[in-house]
Amino acid sequence: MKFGLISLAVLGLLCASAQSDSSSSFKNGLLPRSPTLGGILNREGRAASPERVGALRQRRMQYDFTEETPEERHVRLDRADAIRRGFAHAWDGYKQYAYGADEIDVVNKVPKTTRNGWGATLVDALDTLWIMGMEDEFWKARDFVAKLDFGKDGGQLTKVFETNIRYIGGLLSAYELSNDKVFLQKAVELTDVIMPAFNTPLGLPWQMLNVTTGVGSSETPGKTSTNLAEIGTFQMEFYRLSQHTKNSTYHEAAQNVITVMLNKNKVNDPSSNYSIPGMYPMDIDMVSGKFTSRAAYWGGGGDSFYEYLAKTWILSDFMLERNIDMWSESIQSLKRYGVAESTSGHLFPGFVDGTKFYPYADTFTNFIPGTLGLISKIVGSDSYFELAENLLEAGYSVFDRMPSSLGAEAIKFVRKNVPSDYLLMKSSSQSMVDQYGFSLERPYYLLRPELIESLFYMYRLTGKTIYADRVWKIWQGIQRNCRVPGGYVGTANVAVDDSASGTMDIINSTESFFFAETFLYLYLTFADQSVISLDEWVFTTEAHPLSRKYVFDGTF
Ligand code: DMJ
Repeated sequence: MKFGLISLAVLGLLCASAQSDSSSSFKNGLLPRSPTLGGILNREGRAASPERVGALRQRRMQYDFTEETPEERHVRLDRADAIRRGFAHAWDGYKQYAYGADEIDVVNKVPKTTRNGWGATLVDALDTLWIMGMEDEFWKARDFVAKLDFGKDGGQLTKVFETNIRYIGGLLSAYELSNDKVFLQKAVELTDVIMPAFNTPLGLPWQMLNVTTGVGSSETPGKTSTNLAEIGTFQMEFYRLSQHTKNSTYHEAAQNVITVMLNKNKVNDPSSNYSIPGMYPMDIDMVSGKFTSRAAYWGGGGDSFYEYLAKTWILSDFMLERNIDMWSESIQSLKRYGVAESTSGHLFPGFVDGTKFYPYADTFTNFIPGTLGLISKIVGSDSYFELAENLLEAGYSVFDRMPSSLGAEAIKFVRKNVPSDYLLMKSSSQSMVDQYGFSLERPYYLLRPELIESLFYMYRLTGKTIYADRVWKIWQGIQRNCRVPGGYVGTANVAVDDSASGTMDIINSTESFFFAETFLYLYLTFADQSVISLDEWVFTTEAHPLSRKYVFDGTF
């Protein structure tokens, strides 16, 4: 597939030429109001060139689906309908046994408080209800949201990252879809409740917060540790909050995190754990701002940090140039150091610890092909698009080779020409490598969305129905292995198909992301392609669509 002339390297050159522009060339009121809005600038502190921004705005990301045949359309819409019925089954269980609770305990048919009791599933699912056309349920949920009291914390510390992606993202998206101001008010109210988490020496947020006292803490008591994803996944929601409220505080707090991280860790400093440009170690101390280990990883703990570099750039109408500079550097290093070919011929991501590579991939890494495909299409890079396709093939093989059609939480693989990867494995893992081409290190599936998300992107970006067919196969696996009376649950071993074995070997977990993210990407793969078009919306890490119609006007 060819996308035109602009490769990532060329994009770098474009960035460089923007840097040589005078910032006074930023016309039409687009100049940031305050120099503290560093993130609206590139790494050298200059604004994006209007010409470049203008050219990028013209780019169409979605494939032109006008040539779809009537039969293809018929199959697609039937599938959308089946998924909508599946969602209705899950929602009915939640409504009957746990309405307004954070989660439903499907097995015991009782509510569960896991996220401060503010109705995580209900808030996370608002946009799914809207997009699937379940309007009565949406407006009923709206009345519930209007009465939420974020002063009561359900007796739990707040996990700041999760509060942002599930609640604040969910509320913002519900506001942009429905235009009902209650959602924005509630998003602002809750953000103001968690802002004390940023009251730290450098402004890096605590992982946990007592919302009644405003006292922060690390997840490991007594420590000041955190990780990349938990400091870097505020950018999209906070940028949008600043736009809607005209209050720059939120955006500045989110961008300050990135500034501090860059300032405190230099790749050429021998005392630093940061050794490969753009491959940021995962563990960070929020008081010193320094990386505390060398392990860099794009899976759990790192994933959405990288995702937000890319997507906040799109959301900002391509003006947050620092983000795309950083993303370009990171993705080049990922390609060079962070992926390896397995003996089964697949290109998998892994852990990079200084000069060492560990062939281990959790299912969170499956977000990479979608985001990478999206950015590669915008900037016109065939080679990075191909990388996205190859990573997707690898991720899909983990699902496809299982009798359940579902993928494990984490796998290990053996690199081509690195026999020690195999020799150092437990014999049970070796047998799995012989059988499947990888070993199931965590053999369960917890209804996670990441692979479905990337297949959805690739379908919308290329129009290739093979990606949609794969989503359908996974959905059928979910139906066979995860559907029970009252809803859906995890499955304990993806190597066994429960409907074939006749025993449901389940894990009693239905996290809110199943309603927000997994169901949304499943449905959108088969809904009309104009519904939440990639040319009009950007998804947060929790699949909350934010509209691209709110152009930055330089006034927050
Ligand atoms: C979601 O809550 C988000 O996608 C997050 O970034 C990490 N993954 C979970 C679902 O697996």
